[in-house]
Amino acid sequence: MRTELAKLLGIQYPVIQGGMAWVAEYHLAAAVSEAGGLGIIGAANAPAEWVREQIHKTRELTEKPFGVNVMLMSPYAEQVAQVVAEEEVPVVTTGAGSPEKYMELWKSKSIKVIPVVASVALAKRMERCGADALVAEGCESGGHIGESTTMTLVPQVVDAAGVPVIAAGGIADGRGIAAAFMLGASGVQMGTRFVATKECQVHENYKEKIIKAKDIDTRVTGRSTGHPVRTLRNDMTKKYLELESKGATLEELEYLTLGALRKAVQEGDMKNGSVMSGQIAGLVKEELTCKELMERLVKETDEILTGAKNYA
Ligand code: TUI
Repeated sequence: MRTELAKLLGIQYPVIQGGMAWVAEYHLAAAVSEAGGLGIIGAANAPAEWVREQIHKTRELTEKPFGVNVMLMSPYAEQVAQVVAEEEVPVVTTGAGSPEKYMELWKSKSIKVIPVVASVALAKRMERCGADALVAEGCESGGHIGESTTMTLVPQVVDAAGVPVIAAGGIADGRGIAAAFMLGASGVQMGTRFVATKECQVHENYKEKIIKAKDIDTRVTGRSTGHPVRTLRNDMTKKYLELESKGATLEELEYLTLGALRKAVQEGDMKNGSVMSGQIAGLVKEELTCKELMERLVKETDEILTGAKNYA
């Protein structure tokens, strides 16, 4: 587990927590970093001063490295980009766009920049403009997704890139981590698995829904809008997909998802909320502390990589 990537980021294990919108706040980020991984604060659509406060609160809980995920579709992306530079956070990951215009600013502060990509084309562009590593995120992931699966995307990004690649999408245990290494990745990013941890502050209903989810329980809404989003199926996804198949307008569709993520995360509304989750929810069976989870992941991965456990 002591990969080049772990050394680059100054962490014990090459396990990065996803920058999940509304979910990845300072309690979770600090707990993941304390457990030896890289905790991430998800800036999502939040104002820059909220992000600054989260950075300060994380620093009160841990002296270990952590990161901020800048969601590039946010109306506050520009200000958030400035705040992470001013605060000189150790690592920035980005999602839902290209961070090219912020790279110089971040690099000037010695911030390690790790764009999340869903295609080889963006991976190449990101490496050219100075990315320190890349997260290759397959469409098994929750939230906003691309077209390719993790199994197909990761080795192609590894071949195209000269920087370490972190695999994401569909990983929740040591088998997934070992498989990512076999595809050429130097680490993993996990989101859904970290939702079902003690330190994660989402509503209990959200955790329970992930723990009860079966293999085929996620749906992808918004393919017709160009912004596909994976969530757990519920009344909202049913209505959305019906409307979408009838050719509903963007306004009608947006009305269903307006504030829906907050509804799920804070109010625990599992019917009308947007319960973002990856396909691997079916493998998540219990809530653990981040420390317990990390120890289990390391043990499982080591057993496979040393041949102590052999599935072949
Ligand atoms: O960004 C994510 N996952 C997210 S962001 C998010 S907040 C949101 N909620 C509703 C609708 C939209 C956003 C929830 N989950 N993952 C990384 C990721 N990036 N996946 C796909 C992409 C991506 C897609 C297109 C990155 C770049 C891109 O095009 C960039 C370009 O300029 O070519």
